[in-house]
Amino acid sequence: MSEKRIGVCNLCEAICGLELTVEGDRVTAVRGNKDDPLSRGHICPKGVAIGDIHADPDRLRRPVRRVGDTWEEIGWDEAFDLVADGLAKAINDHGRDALGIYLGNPNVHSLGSMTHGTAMVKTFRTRNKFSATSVDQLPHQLLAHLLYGHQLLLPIPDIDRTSYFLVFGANPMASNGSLMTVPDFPARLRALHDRGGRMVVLDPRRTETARVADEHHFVRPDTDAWILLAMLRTVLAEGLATPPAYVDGLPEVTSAITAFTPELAERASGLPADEIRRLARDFAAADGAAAYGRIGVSTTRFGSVCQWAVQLLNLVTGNLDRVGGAMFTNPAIDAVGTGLIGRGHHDVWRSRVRDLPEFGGELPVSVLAEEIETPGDGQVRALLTLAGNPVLSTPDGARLERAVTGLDFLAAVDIYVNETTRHADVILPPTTALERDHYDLVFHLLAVRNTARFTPAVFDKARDQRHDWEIYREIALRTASRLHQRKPLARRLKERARLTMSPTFLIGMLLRTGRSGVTITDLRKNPSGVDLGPLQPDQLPDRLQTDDGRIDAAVPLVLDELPRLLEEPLPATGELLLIGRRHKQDCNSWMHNSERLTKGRPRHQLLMNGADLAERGIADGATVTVRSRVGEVQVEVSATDDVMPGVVSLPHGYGHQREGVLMERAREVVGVSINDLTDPERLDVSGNAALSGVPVTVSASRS
Ligand SMILES: Nc1nc2c(c(=O)[nH]1)N[C@H]1C(S)=C(S)[C@@H](COP(=O)(O)OP(=O)(O)OC[C@H]3O[C@@H](n4cnc5c(=O)[nH]c(N)nc54)[C@H](O)[C@@H]3O)O[C@H]1N2
Ligand SMILES: Nc1nc2c(c(=O)[nH]1)N[C@H]1C(S)=C(S)[C@@H](COP(=O)(O)OP(=O)(O)OC[C@H]3O[C@@H](n4cnc5c(=O)[nH]c(N)nc54)[C@H](O)[C@@H]3O)O[C@H]1N2
Ligand code: SF4
Ligand SMILES: [Mo]
Repeated sequence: MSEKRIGVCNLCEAICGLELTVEGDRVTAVRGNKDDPLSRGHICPKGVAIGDIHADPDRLRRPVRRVGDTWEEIGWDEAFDLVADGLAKAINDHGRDALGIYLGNPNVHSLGSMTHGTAMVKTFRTRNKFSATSVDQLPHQLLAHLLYGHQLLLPIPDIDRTSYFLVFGANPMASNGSLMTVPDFPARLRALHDRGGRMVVLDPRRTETARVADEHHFVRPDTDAWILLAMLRTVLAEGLATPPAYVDGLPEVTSAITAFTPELAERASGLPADEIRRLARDFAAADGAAAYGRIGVSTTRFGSVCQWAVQLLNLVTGNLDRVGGAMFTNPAIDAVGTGLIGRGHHDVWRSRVRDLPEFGGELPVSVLAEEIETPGDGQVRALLTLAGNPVLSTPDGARLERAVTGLDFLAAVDIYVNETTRHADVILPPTTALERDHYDLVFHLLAVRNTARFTPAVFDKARDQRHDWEIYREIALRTASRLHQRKPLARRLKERARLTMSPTFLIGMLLRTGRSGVTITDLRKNPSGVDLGPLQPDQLPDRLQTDDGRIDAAVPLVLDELPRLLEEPLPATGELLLIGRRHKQDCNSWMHNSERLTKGRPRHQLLMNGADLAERGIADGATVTVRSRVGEVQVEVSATDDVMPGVVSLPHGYGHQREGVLMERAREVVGVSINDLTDPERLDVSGNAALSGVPVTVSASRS
């Protein structure tokens, strides 16, 4: 007997509503939920594959401990004790910074991780906390903190009403949007075109998004900072600025960027100076325009300058907080306004070895390997990875992999034995998306429309499964009880109370304190979601969380970067720069165990311009050796005009053919890890890894 159930996809930031057909414990069909007010029926190949995770025989359902080279299933009680023993020993023997923690991407896609994972991590009070943030959106958070006073007070492009969408380094046709929850990007783009709007894309690759843009411009990787500053300069110098009254510091900005002419930007980026001027004028003249820069510019050496300039372009042209511009959301649970997520802080402490500043309590993950390898006080001795795979996801993953094998203890909360967790002593697997209740605390905050939705678990969990929040609660409480240095009783009780309430109970409470009037009962009655309408303009300056309630555009951290940028040698001809890419059917470093996502044409190849191949006498389809400062890989090359000359592209999240990875299909997926080439020394001032624009050489491999 089959039944229809409403579910939600948590595999990317688009948070699509799903309509599942289930038979017993099996998903037999998945469709987009047409009644969902945000996703309106949209679904992509990964959403269709969500049942594959549920059914995957390789997915861990019970805890495992390592015995030599094999894994042994153990009971939960024993597993929790083992983890608590391992973590407490490191802390008791070497101090609390001896515990390192890496939080991976899926944490933000799980309610239980958001409520209890963060609470657990806080109880450890280690300075060695890392996450995917510093290989992704750290510049966005830092600039939101510095300009608007809160790390997640992020303006979202009003895609449904804008008339000019200016995109730097994002490929929403494949990624489905990021820091812009925009399910059904293709339909929203068609609507933009139908009302006469334009989309302009700057990208070193002619991507799926570039193909459907009104204009696509090739830019050399790692040079957007010059272009953005030149655009800003043009707007300010030509009197096109119409900044709001609550902005300070524009005279300082104007003088700080005088040297960044369009001509200089042309020499750096390859984009003609006149085009840069025209883009700036078009942007300023548009009736509702939104500039947007995503991971392609965040993960460059000047990612923070780029994100600052993107914000300023919107701001000085009067497009911030305006219909059709970049706008603030009003979610039913406002994690920003209520302080549920902190405002962020910068440089309160620094990393031990390289002396790099923390942001929001996290250190750049690019320092993780050296913090494990370097002896001394504060050395990381035990590591806990939570829904992460840093061996494939962070720069010089090969070195990190060697480093983790030298740890005293490695524990993971993960559903697979992946390239990182294969080195763990214990793995604790939580339930997955279809087995747990969901309310999105993060992505409603970043969505192009205000909606709210609560999705009860599609399947009951089995008796011997645990939710992630239950796992986090147990690890926190059992570790705390083993510490020699006990915390004050009041603090222990507070932590215990916080960890004991279920996420669903917390959501009910948080909704009651919100201003939307939406209750958990309303959401249970409307499982497809409740529409709260389009984004609202004119919320500034009231929503600002800066100390003086104003925006200071002259951010010292950014202005101090400008002389360094000016001194940068311009790119040499003949140099090859490596960039990444995402495919519709890929999901960061996992999901390659799904047959329906991996069959068909392989996608792992190095893309390279035909002219660059010819120059090196390499044939299309040959196996090549790609070398960077840190490593080398051998991979098949594919000739294409879609990448500009001087650029090569590899997707990230590949490289599964390693001993002991317990994902049968994934291990057969050909491809190498791009992060065996990326360099932990290449960093933005925020500490974000500069994964894009890595200098490499490519040569024919000897067979
Ligand atoms: N060169 C290069 N590197 C990149 C990027 C790039 O563009 N180029 N992108 C970066 C970005 S943006 C990100 S976000 C990171 C992502 O990198 P990571 O943070 O390492 O995250 P994932 O690769 O998504 O790996 C997620 C892990 O969580 C597990 N998992 C899945 N669902 C659950 C769950 O519900 N609970 C638990 N406990 N575990 C689960 C999976 O088995 C998998 O092992 O990679 C970054 N690395
Ligand atoms: N299918 C799929 N969807 C995903 C993910 C996935 O793995 N697969 N991951 C999710 C995650 S964690 C994230 S963070 C988002 C990311 O979402 P997006 O930011 O849209 O990510 P990408 O598709 O990697 O797009 C980055 C673009 O930047 C370009 N680029 C690289 N270097 C430069 C540069 O120097 N300048 C400019 N202008 N462009 C550059 C690349 O060619 C690429 O087209 O996607 C999410 N959605
Ligand atoms: S776009 Fe695809 S992966 Fe993203 S939420 Fe929707 S169905 Fe899931
Ligand atoms: Mo990401």
